[in-house]
Amino acid sequence: MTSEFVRLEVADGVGTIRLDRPKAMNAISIQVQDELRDAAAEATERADVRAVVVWGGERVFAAGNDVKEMSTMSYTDMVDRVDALQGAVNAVARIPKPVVAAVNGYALGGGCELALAADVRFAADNAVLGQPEVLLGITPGAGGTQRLPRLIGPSKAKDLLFTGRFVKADEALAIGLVDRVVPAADVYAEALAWAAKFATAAPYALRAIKETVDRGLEVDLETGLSIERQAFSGVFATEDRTTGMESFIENGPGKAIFG
Ligand code: CO8
Repeated sequence: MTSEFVRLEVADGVGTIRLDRPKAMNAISIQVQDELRDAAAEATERADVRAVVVWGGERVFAAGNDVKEMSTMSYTDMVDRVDALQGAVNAVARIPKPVVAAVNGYALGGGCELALAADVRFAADNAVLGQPEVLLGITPGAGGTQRLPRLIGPSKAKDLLFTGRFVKADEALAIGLVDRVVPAADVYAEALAWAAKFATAAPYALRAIKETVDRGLEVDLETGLSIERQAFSGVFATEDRTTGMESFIENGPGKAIFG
């Protein structure tokens, strides 16, 4: 497996999916898409990864799909590629563990869509987000037309998608596109600290909560509540439940260490 531009770095229960293609502002070429999908699969499979940070380094998160590469692709090229292209970002969205995007600098187009695939987004005060695809005469292709309106509402999403305008960190926070804004030098450390909370947290309960929230957002309330009932019953079969409740009774709340 090649991993020239995307690697999974694991320490203390947290996996960092690190984009590292600085000469092209971390542009998400076909190779980057494939490496991203592989890193997400590794983060999903590894038991020593309990939470994930997605980070592009101190200068840029990702300036979108690789426009130079895309400019040579025909309609049929894209028909052949589009599942894998979107699948790379979907693979991050489907990591069954808490995922935080740490955004320094630009998160544009596919870069913004990658941030949208995380559960929460922390932005540096120098972050700039946006979906400028329309300015290239194309649409978003990795969830921007779907995850963005679900996150910030259809009107705000359409404003960003129709105009392609860039949003600075303070506006991104105000419209709910990011969850926290911190000094640029601190954003990765803040994201790591958030993810580290889950290094000894209940993995099966977290997995069930994430799946229930994400699936619940796609269905009507009754179906969502039914999914919740199944999840709730299901966790009673897990070691997490035994560990958590025994620890509460013996030591009080919030002290359980989950294996
Ligand atoms: N693709 C390829 N190369 C890029 C990209 C990109 N998206 N962004 C920047 N680069 C390259 C530049 O061409 C330049 O290369 P070189 O030094 O060889 O000329 C280098 O990175 C530095 O860029 P700039 O000189 O432009 O740096 P600036 O600081 O002046 O500007 C910007 C930075 C604002 C980020 C500017 O480069 C820009 O607007 N980039 C394009 C942003 C964009 O339109 N993104 C959307 C792309 S379309 C898309 O993402 C569709 C999503 C489909 C799904 C994705 C699935 C993963």
